[in-house]
Amino acid sequence: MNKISVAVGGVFLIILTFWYFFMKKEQTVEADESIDILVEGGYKPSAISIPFGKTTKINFIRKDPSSCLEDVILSDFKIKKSLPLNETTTVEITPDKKGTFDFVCGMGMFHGKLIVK
Ligand SMILES: [Cu+2]
Repeated sequence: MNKISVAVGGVFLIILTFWYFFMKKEQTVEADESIDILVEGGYKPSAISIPFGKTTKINFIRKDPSSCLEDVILSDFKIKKSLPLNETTTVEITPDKKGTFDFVCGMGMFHGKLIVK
């Protein structure tokens, strides 16, 4: 009985891992001048792509009361913003470099990706 539940649990974990990475890829959302990111237990979507050399408005909508998510940091662009609860905080960004950059919460626990094309 125990062996069966361990095996089932293992298979479930493998499926979950695959699903997680698959979903991560699927979640990349292309921004068109502006994009909304819901801040609730992480960033949704957690991966966005924005155009190189153009100004994109990233609207962080914080619904999560956890103090963990009160700051968002885009270190590659020297941006640090505090996100008041239940408000929309707009970060304007005009990327002068291409690539994949991370944005993180104040403690580095939640991550998002900014893909500049
Ligand atoms: Cu945090």
